[in-house]
Amino acid sequence: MSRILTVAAAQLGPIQKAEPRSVAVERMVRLLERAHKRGVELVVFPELALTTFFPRHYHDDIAEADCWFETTMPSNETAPLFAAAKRYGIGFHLGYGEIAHEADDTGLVRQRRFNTSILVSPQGDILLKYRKVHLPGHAEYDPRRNVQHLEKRYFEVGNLGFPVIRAPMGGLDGINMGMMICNDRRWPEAWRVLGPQSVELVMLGYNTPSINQEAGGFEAHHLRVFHSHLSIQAGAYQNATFAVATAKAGTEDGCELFGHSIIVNPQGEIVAQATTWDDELITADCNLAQCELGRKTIFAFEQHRRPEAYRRITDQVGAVNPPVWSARAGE
Ligand code: CDV
Repeated sequence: MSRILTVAAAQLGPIQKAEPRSVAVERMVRLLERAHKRGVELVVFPELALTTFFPRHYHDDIAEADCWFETTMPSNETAPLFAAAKRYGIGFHLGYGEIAHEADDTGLVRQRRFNTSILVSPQGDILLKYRKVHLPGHAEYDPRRNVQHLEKRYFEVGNLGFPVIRAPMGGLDGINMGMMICNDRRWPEAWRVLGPQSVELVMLGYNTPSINQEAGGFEAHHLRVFHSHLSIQAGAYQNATFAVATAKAGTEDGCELFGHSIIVNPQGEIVAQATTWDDELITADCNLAQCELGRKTIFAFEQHRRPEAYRRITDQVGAVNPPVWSARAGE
């Protein structure tokens, strides 16, 4: 039996450093309006969707970066987004910088900063929150780089795991929905934590520069989009799930973000793809019943997974060298 949800990736063109949140929110409201006209039931906005990708900007005093973060959600500035979603009966996914006042591992309540995304129901309820686990970049100013990537300076590692929630969306009683953020998509571990929770739809936003700024070696430009799509298509296929991957695109503060937002089905096929570097809505009718084929056959986890052989994945972080073969060892 078909279970169809109409989804959209609402790609955003660049948001410049000087642009206030109200401008970004206004653009997102327009995208929601367009989504409504196309019969969309769930819209996915990018990572850090309310501002420029601020981790490229260095603040000596970290407190100065607080201006990029939200302390409440919704806030006065984001309320129009929640109101529009309610008006149109659309659920949405939003990425933003979050300041939380909560206990850390030692029990100390303090101000904490996360790279966060939320899933919001058409009624305005926050159904699920996720905090980015894989933070790329560096914590200190790096003079070798043309563009900084200071996620390790501004964010703590997410402390919510990779959660999945079953909730009504659109005309469906229950859909298993999960999230990851940008760099997470390159890690099979992130997908594999969502898969065994029977995820049917993974939402993810990203800000990925067209050029590798790591100064660690040459990476051909055309491979940047390929690696992003490869990771998302493989993750969706290997976990029998749909994925909606939404980019920020275009030249932001002089730095080019490659866009190429996609919607992927559980066979790993791209079913919709953005073709501009602007605000752009791409949509797909996702029949969630398509998740069952993979789940019942090649990726029937309960029959085929062998966790006892995977222990190295959780016991070890970096790579070790293998034992060196020697002719004498076998004697
Ligand atoms: N925002 C990101 O996480 N961006 C990284 C870049 C820096 C490689 C990404 O994986 O796309």
